Amino acid sequence: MGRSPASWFHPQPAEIPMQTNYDKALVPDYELPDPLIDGSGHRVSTAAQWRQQRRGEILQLFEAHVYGSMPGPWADPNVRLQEQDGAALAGRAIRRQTRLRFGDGDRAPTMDLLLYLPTAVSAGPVPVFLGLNFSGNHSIHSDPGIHLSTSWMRGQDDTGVSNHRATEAARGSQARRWPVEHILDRGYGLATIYCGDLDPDFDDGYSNGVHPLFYRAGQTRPGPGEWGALGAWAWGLSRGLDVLQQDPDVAATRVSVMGHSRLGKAALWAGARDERFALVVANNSGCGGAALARRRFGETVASINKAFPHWFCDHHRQYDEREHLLPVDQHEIIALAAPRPVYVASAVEDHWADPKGEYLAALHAGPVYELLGKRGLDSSHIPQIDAPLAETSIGYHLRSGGHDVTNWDWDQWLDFADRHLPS
Ligand code: GTR
Repeated sequence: MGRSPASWFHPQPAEIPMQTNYDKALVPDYELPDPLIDGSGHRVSTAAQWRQQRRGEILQLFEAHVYGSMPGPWADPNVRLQEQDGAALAGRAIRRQTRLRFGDGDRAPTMDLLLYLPTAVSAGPVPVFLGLNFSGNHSIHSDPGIHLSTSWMRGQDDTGVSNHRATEAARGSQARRWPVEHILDRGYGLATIYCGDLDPDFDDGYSNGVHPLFYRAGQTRPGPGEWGALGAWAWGLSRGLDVLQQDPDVAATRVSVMGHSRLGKAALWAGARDERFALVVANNSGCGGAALARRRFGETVASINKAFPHWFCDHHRQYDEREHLLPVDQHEIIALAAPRPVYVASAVEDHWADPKGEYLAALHAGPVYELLGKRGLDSSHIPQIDAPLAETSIGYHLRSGGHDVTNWDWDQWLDFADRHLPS
């Protein structure tokens, strides 16, 4: 096992001052931890060793040093189908809205799952993409049938949010990133959950969201090795999958998890932990997502922990400007998806997320895929702009443009799912 933080962490002067680096010549030399060398220094050479020992070991390192440990499912959530319409979106979709309530009483957190399925679902259960959204389920489409979220919202007035609450004007504010009809036309369902239902995205000491549900007597915030917001978001994705797996119109073994940016980090962590997800997509996920921490290019561990102290576990701060001491790096979170298909998507102008670091992490997850009989990225250099690598079980593209989700991105993920999802 890895060294415990208490025994090996000693404050030391940082080798590189904290400032944002966008110069590739200034990327430090680094050595990545080898996912196929175990904690006692032995080479992992069989699929059985990976499955029985090494996979769990890496997962624990990510829990202890990056995202924090997290609880299992809430034992008996109240799950209620609140609404359904068999002819939504001008007859193209079945819409279902399910509310999960964790615990009793008015203050019990609730999580709303919005699901669209193609009306042609009578042909049999369909594969579904599940992703968290930033601004409430009502933001992904102007469909007036979507319940307007009453949860705390981060947004400003120009996104239809007033005093941190959504107004009618917020409907469809993120629709550009969610081509619902197109996804349905391609034969897939789409499910989404507002991340703020699990944990509102601000640093409140974890008094809201799902964290307090699991506090032991006298506990008032997660311990230093316990989950932050990213953990809660990933946990919520698994709870969404619990519901989807009970839906006879959903192909339970063909649910993909996807996410953009901070929610791409959560999608990777959910996909790493929960092997029921059949495919994982991380879009522009950057630091704490698909980008290698050791490159210190764009956003760094120190800058992310400073700006978003509530995302990771507290132990993660020990690596501020000391990425080389992390016992894992982000190629290993991609490797935890193996042998399932995983797609890392970058955008060329998204320097903050370090596209090259995202590509390299995808590349260096390859040996684990190969051990498990799948092929990793088959290009040892970053591909041309808008030229996806999608033939093998690790997909990657470098899209033109900036930090965003586009229809073109969705088309690549749909093509990748067509090609690689189990039938
Ligand atoms: C940025 C953050 C990134 C990324 C992004 C987003 O401010 O530094 O790590 O998560 O937000 O989620 O849009």
